[in-house]
Amino acid sequence: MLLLTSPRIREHEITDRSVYLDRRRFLALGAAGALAMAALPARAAPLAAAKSGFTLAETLTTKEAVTGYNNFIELGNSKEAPAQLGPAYFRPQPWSVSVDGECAKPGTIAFEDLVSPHKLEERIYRMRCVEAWSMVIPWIGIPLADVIKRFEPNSKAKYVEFNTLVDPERLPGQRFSMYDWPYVEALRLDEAMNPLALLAVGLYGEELRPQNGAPIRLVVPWKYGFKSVKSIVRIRFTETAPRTTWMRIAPKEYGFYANVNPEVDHPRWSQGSERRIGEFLRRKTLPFNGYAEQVAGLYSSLDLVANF
Ligand SMILES: Nc1nc2c(c(=O)[nH]1)N[C@H]1C(S)=C(S)[C@@H](COP(=O)(O)O)O[C@H]1N2
Ligand SMILES: [Mo]
Repeated sequence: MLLLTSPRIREHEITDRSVYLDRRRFLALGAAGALAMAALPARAAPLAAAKSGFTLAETLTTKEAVTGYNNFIELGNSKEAPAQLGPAYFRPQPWSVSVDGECAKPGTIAFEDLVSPHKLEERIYRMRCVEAWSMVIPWIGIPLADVIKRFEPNSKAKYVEFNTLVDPERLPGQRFSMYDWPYVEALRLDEAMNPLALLAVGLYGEELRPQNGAPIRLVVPWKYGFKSVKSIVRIRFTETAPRTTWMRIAPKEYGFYANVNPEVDHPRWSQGSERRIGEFLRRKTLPFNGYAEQVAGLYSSLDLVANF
């Protein structure tokens, strides 16, 4: 497919070459993996959701691109690896999420019990990766704020941290890489309570596939994509700012806020424009990815200087 081979998008540009994992290396893991890969399920289970007011008058990125061109380093460092390896290795059931830290109702909750009290809604959001490409994705999910309220964060809780599963059997990228797993991301609590912040469990009318962060992942559309942590197993409320994965890997390149900002370039990628996957002409990048009206009030000018 043209978009997957475009020279404008270099693979593994987000991470160091030394940790780059190719498909052949994964296949070397064993015949079981190769067999599983040959028997990829062709589609994901359907998931019904009510339409919502969160929509856009922009063309949706195709389902093929949304589910075939991914960043999920635990499933490999190319854009194609997560869609190839995810369905073969990553079974996201059974699943539970543990909640701890500064809250009145900590505990471990089964995925089904986490989601079922809420009404699923479809929300069409832009997604902007720091690598300067973007998509428009019809997510299905539940408002993060409604989930957070159930755990009753206390007055000390200023941040909320999310961790991805650690399981090198199911996320084979964790077997090779020198990173310190889990993948950690976090929001300030007031950011997390913003109505735009979503916990997604599906997209395009189907349950999330492994490559998109099954069974539950964060979606914060006004921030660069790396904040939208996949396959969440832990939610933790903290008083001080958590150290996130990308801040640990490359502190000079990634900061805590990571709000989409065309004025502040990443050291390796200019952020003034972007390539919408499926389009040829570049688009101008919008402040807060086009969501300034909803979220600019969360930030003082001081926060914005520390954007990256
Ligand atoms: N656990 C985990 N979450 C992750 C990533 C990752 O490598 N590991 N990549 C991030 C990046 S850089 C982006 S752009 C988005 C991509 O989401 P998508 O593949 O569903 O479009 O997921 C984010 N969440
Ligand atoms: Mo990204």
